[in-house]
Formats: sequence, C-alpha cells, structure tokens
Amino acid sequence: MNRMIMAGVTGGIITVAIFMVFISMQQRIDESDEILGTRLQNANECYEDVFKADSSKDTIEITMHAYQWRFDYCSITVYEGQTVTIMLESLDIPHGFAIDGYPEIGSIHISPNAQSVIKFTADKTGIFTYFCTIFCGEGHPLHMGQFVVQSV
Ligand SMILES: [Cu+2]
Repeated sequence: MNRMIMAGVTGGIITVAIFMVFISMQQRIDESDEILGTRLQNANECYEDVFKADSSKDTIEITMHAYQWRFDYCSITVYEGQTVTIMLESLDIPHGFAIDGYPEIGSIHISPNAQSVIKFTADKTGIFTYFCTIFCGEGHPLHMGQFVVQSV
C-alpha cells in the first residue's frame, strides 16, 4: 500500500516537473519568436538603404557590413565600366556574398572582425541580386540586395 502511494506521489511530482519544463520552454520559444519576427521584419524593410555611385568616377569603393539578416545597403547602383571594390565585414556570425550575373566574383566568405575585399569591373548592365551564400538562420533567404549596373 505504501509503495502504491509512493509511486503515485512520485508520478505526480514527475508530471508536474515535466509540465513546468514544458511551460518554461514554451515561454522561451515565444520570446525567440518575437525577436525573430522583429528581425525578419527589418530584413524586409531594408530597401531604404541604397548606395548610388558617382557616375563621373572610374573607381568606386563600398564598405558594407553583413549581419542577421541584412547588408548595410539593400541596393547598390554603379555604372558600366566602373571598377568596383566592395569591402565586406560581418557584425555577427559568418555570412557569404555572391552576385548573380557576376559568377566570376565567386562566393565570398564574410567573417566577423575581418575584411573580405572583392574587386571587379562592372562590365554587364542589368539588375542583379547579391545574396548571402552561407546559411545564417531563419532570415537567410531574405539576406540579399539588388545590384544595378546602369549604362553610361
Ligand atoms: Cu547571411
């Protein structure tokens, strides 16, 4: 009889403990969902930050940071024939960088506290997309921007 009571009490304690762990886990998920939601919203709202090159210059230098889940600029416009140097640095975790339409640049690894430099000639006009090439969390599919090369 005593054993049955003990088993019942133990079972009850275990059930309550599991329930409490579940509740605290759910709270943590809700909190991180809130942070994630805000970040995803920011990732979608980044089209205000644009870089537009001076068309009278031959060389253009752009410093751009990457972070979850944005680049400093969500749109970069340069002119055909300009030599473009982009200095990339991550503000948090490793990210990547590539531009469709400019495969010769390759996929650049962007590390925190280190600069990755790419230099190329904007010899193809059009509207391209630059994007993160390293999975960097839920917002990774939104980690991109627009690369515009205008004819002179
Ligand atoms: Cu990224």
